[in-house]
Amino acid sequence: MASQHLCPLIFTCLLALAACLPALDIRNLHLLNGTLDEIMNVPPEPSQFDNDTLHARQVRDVAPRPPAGHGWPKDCSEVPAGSRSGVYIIQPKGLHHIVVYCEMNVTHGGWTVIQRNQKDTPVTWAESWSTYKYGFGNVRTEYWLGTEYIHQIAKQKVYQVRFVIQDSSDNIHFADYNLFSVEDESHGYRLRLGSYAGTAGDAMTSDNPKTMHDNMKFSTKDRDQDTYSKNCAYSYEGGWWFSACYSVRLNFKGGMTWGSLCKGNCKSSLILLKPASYC
Ligand SMILES: [Ca+2]
Repeated sequence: MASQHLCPLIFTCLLALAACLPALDIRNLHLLNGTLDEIMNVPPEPSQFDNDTLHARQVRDVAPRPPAGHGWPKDCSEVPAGSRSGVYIIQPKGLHHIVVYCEMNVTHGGWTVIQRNQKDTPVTWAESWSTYKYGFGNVRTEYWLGTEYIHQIAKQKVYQVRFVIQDSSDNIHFADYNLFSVEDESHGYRLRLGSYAGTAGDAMTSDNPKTMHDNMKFSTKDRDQDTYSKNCAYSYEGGWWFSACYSVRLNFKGGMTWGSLCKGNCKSSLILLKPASYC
């Protein structure tokens, strides 16, 4: 029986988590920087244990796990309510596993963090197309989840996005768009946003086509898909949905920009996704 072979395998995995994780096919472990023990929901609870396995499990913190029979969460909104914020394994539909940071405390929780940055970051944001595609940085501090993974998550359902901006006086502002999607790579990861609400200002859409971000393709220093004669991503040292060039500059090593709220001196940014809620 396969189950007779399963228990020793699970036991081995629990004792050697690092060896087990490749079996989960997590492709973005580079975002963890070696801190595997900080994943909140590994491994999923198997159906059978022997005493040694139970002992091995007790070594680990008691953490929320995917509901039995439902597999891994497809995004952070499927992490059980009441769970702590932290690093979780998710598996978007049709995709391998990835690690993400789930923000479970603000606005009813369930938010998938796709970007986090602060002005004193050690992270270099002037990265290539392929680096942006699969993500970089540290999932617990400053990071980009990956343009491909953002696309894969956001195509599962109808999503909303929240931008959280810390201005130069440490005030926190937010900008919500009630729809968010990113087209696939063959369409340049073009951004599609819905209606704005919030306190930060509607900086992602603009009357000026030169500073528009909504409906723009994604550009990096080595892939110019903007509407500018030169390359905005190269000139302004970070990948983004550029036109010619920007009113929002969050993927940047240094003071960030959000419209007129904080031009070049925003202190931090956070971009959160969650399935849209309808009345
Ligand atoms: Ca150009």
